[in-house]
Amino acid sequence: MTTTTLLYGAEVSYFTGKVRAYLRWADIPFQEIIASAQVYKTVILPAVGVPVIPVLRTQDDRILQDTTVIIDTLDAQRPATAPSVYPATPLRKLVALMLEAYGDEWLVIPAMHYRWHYDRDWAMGEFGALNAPDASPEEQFAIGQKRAVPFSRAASLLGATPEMKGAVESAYEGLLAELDAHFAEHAALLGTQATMADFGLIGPLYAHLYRDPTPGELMHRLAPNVVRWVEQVQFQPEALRKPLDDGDQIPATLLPILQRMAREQLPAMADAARHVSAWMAEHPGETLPRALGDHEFLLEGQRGRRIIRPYSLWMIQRIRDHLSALDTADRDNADAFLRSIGADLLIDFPDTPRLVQDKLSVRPAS
Ligand SMILES: N[C@@H](CCC(=O)N[C@@H](CS)C(=O)NCC(=O)O)C(=O)O
Repeated sequence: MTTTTLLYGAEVSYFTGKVRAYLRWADIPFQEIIASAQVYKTVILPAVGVPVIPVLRTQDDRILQDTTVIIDTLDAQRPATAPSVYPATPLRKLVALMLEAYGDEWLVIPAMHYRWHYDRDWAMGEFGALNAPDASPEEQFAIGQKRAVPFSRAASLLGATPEMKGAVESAYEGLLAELDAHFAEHAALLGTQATMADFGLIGPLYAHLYRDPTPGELMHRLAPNVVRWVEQVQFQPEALRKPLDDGDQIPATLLPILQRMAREQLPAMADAARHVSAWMAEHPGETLPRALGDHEFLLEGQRGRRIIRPYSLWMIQRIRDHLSALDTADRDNADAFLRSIGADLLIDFPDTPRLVQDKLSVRPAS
């Protein structure tokens, strides 16, 4: 029986940063354990079955994997007086879910682009240091070169091919400018308090886009308010615990960011849903592969290709579940809001059959 919550992860990892920030914000004592080769072998693989981080061992000795599951589980166990990561009001909760899906499933594109097209050698060294913490820098670089191969391939697979450089950088710099304007006025995405929106965006914006040398320099140069937010979400969460007001207002400065999510991510998600539904009809009851071929997507008017990830649709299903649970008046209001930001696709999304999260992919609900 352990007495402390253990987080197996790494500074260099996108999704570890999301859970670490949540644990600190929620003031849950924990110990972080570096996911070295030894830890993968003796803890992660036996407990989870796939090599993935982060993994959380709860105080009562349960193993949780998947950042959304980890945060939802811990959030549900907090005292009723403690704030939840999900705002109590319908539009704000909708926005929190949308921005979580945007951070987790779409901003992988700039995150992977900058890491693997600009800071490749640096990242290899980081992977080596993680894998073999006691080796020399030369040995770590050699180990990192081997270990990082699947991760470095992810850039192109997810759509950050060298041909998409201009589009990826222009979209990301646009997002940085929008976020900077927002954080000039607000401490957190929905106002005074961190929510799932902040934990979703901190994944890419901390481990990759703040910490990696090239995008880190870019963020410091172009977006000092984003730097402040990253540092508060990751290191000074007490600044982000002031309860939201009772209303359901969405800050005006957040609208361009939501419009960007609607414009960039939703068409690709709807197209992915059609592919996934067709596959599920042909393979009844089967767990879906992590990737289901590839498809075209559009970024800043430029056409690229990326893999179809069924898992992303589980994140969209969460948004759709929230919408379905609203009463008529709230739903009408939510639909009007979605139309106003160009997110009509979320109103009439081509839902797949119901999905259940299963490690890094999904399977049909039985
Ligand atoms: N959706 C998962 C994603 C976890 C994930 O992709 N973790 C990365 C490190 S940041 C990893 O270990 N990937 C291994 C792989 O994709 O095979 C979550 O929220 O936990």
